[in-house]
Parts: sequence; C-alpha cells; structure tokens
Amino acid sequence: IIGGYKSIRGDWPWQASLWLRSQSRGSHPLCGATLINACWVLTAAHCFRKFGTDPSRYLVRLGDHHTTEQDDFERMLSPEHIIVHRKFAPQSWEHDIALIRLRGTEGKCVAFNPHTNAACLPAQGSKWGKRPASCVITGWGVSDSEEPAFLQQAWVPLLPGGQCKKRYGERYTSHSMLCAGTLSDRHRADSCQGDSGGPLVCQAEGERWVLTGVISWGHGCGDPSSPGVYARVSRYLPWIEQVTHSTAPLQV
Ligand code: 4AZ
Repeated sequence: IIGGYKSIRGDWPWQASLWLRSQSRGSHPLCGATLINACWVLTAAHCFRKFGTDPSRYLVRLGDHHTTEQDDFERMLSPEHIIVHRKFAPQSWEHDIALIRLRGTEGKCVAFNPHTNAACLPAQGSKWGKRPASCVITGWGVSDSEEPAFLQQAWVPLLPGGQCKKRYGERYTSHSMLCAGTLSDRHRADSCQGDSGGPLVCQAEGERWVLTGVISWGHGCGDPSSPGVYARVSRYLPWIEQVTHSTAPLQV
C-alpha cells in the first residue's frame, strides 16, 4: 500500500493473506485475500498464475497484523479447493477473481473472534447512489510506510471509469472493473505489488463496510495519472453464490 499508514490491530478482521508453501525455504507471501464467510476466502485469479491451483501448495493466514511477528489470533489454514473464475483472461486480466475454500466441515472452518471476521458482500443490485462512500484498501504489499511489516491501510476515492479508460484503453472494462486512486500529486494512495487479491472496502455514512473491489492491477503504484484497477465484486455475486453454495463436487 502506497500513501497509507499502519492500521489498528483488529480494524480489518477480514484481511487474509495467501502464502506459497515451501518445505526448504519456509512459506512466503504471494497475495492479499478477504474472508467472506467461515469457509471461504476471496482473492485474485492472477495469484495462481505462477504456481497453479493445487490447494496443497498454499496456506491462508487469518487474524494477522504484523507479518513477521506472531500475533495472538493469527492462524495458518489449509485450503481445500481453489476455484479460479473460468473466464479469467490472462492477457487483459478481466475477471481477476478466485475463491478459496478452507478445510473444515458443515460450514465451520474458522472460528470468528475480534481479529478474524467476514466482510459483508454488496447487496444484490446495490448502487452507492447519492450517498458518498469512503473506501479503504489494506495489505502487506510494497509500501512507502515507515512500518511496512504492519498491515497498511489507505483511503482511496473511487474514480469515474473514464479515468481508467483514458489511461488503459480497452483493457479497462467498466462492468467488471472499478477504478480507484488519487488524481492529485499531494496524496498518492494506491495499492501495489503484493496487495493484489486483497480488499477494497467501502462504507456509506453510518453503514457497514462492504467488500466492493478486489485489488487487481494498474500501471506502477502511486502515480496519480495511473489509477488502480479492481475487480468489481457486485458483478460477481451470482458466481460467488453459485460456488460457495454448491453442494455438488466443485467443478466451476
Ligand atoms: C501488483 O503488482 C499490483 N497500483 C497491484 C496493484 C497495482 C499495481 C500492481 C495498482 O500486484
């Protein structure tokens, strides 16, 4: 996260991280992710490009605050299934979204606590309308902060899609992506390498935080002329519903 600051422990209890398992050299972090209920974590499809979708190669960390120190509520969990959106386009990165099912039975995979809880998904057909929403991105990715080992947060305004169209052309597709960032030179809040897969949450005044975007891509980090691009979560609600409620063997 560029242009952010150290979060308060427990403020973003849905923040998760995806790790690559390694026997010899210890596990290492790949991406951010978001807990959406007791058994499922949402992340970006491109996180699996390099090492594939065999769940045994990965771990999911929850309840974390400081990446290298052991936090009281921090846990490493094993994924059971990894489902990448079948329309994920490795060239344009459209549909950059994936779901991870955690190991467990009867919908009980993780116990919620003050530092581990699920983010709300947008309501079906919801629009922000006239109510101004504030949005925050969080992650342990590349940071200009003085304390980058702590989960960083930054406020980022949602931008009109035209700003991303202007910068990225056809590759930016408004119906499945969101454009967010800061257009001024003075405050350059942005997501960066290592944050992808993590949450963009928005809150209308007096309401709950809603998982609105999945950190996806952009040209560089913190450059006001190149906003960040996010997968538009509301567009994927039917898919999320279908995958997470499926009782059949998972083949989506
Ligand atoms: C990345 O490499 C990445 N500024 C994520 C977000 C952005 C750029 C790069 C957006 O994962």
